[in-house]
Amino acid sequence: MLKRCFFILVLLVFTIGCAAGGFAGDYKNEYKMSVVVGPKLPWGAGATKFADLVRERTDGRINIKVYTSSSLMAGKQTNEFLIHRQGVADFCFASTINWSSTIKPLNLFNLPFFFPDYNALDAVIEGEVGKDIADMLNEKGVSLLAWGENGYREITNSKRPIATPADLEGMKIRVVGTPIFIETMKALGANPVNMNWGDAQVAFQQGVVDGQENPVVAIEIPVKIWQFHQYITIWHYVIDPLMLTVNNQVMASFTPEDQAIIRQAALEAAAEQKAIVRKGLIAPDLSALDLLRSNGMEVTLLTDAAKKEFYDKTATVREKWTDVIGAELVEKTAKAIAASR
Ligand code: X2X
Repeated sequence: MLKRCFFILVLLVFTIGCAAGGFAGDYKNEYKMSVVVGPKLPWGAGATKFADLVRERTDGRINIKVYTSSSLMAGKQTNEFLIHRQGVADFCFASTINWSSTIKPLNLFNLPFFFPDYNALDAVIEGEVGKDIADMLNEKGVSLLAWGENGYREITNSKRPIATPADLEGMKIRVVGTPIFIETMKALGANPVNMNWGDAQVAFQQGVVDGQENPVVAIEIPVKIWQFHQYITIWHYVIDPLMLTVNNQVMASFTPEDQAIIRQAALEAAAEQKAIVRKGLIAPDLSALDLLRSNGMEVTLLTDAAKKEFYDKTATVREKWTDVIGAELVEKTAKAIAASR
């Protein structure tokens, strides 16, 4: 009798479990999400927002913990895709830069002076190229849920205003440890030093490097870059989109209802994050640049002649990396950019 009651009870629990859309027991207690920067930056905060939305809307079934400051890969930011594919990180909110040494076509976004404005970027990621990239990631075991943004990377330094490539000559500039950045800086006459983001912040403090390049609202303002560097040049040399992703096996372990919740939460969190980091950077609202000035920075904007000089000096880098990325993808992107103008 007791045995029978137990059997019925087990059956009941199983039926309720299925009706509720799967066994909660199939789910892990914690899902790990990787982010390269700290929790206070809009990038890190975007990941937290996503995790919060998912937790709320799944009534706690899916509990995502955000591991900031590259902690899941011991500081080595260019290893992020590898640990994602292996399932160490179930989710990521990742810069294309940090994955581009592993997934070569992502260097598309690192091509110097290639994306002229935000419209161009939006046209590309929302169009066919965005789909191609999603397909490519999917083949590698990862689903792209939404695009967020780090932003245009603008150069700061402690030495002098950079108005032409000649001003950059010999300057020691910290870049991410991925080849195209080293080559671009060398083509411009600078002396690039690759460093993980965690070490870079110490290097700025100690004056080990003269300069660095990062987005204004997403990074330079939150880290108060004016403490170390007095000069900034708005040169829009590289755009840095962020990808909110999930490991395919992890995604497949969720019920269709929960998958839909995850997709929707990703779109909302990424759209919000993207709006935050663009604020104050698009005319007529250039308040982010005013904030830099009010903190003592000299903001240099490039003349058309200087823009051409920077563009011409990096032609060889664009040429070489077009082959590495894939000429077809670069051409498709160039067409989408032209159509967006
Ligand atoms: O390391 C950087 O410069 C950062 C934080 O912007 C990236 O992760 C690409």
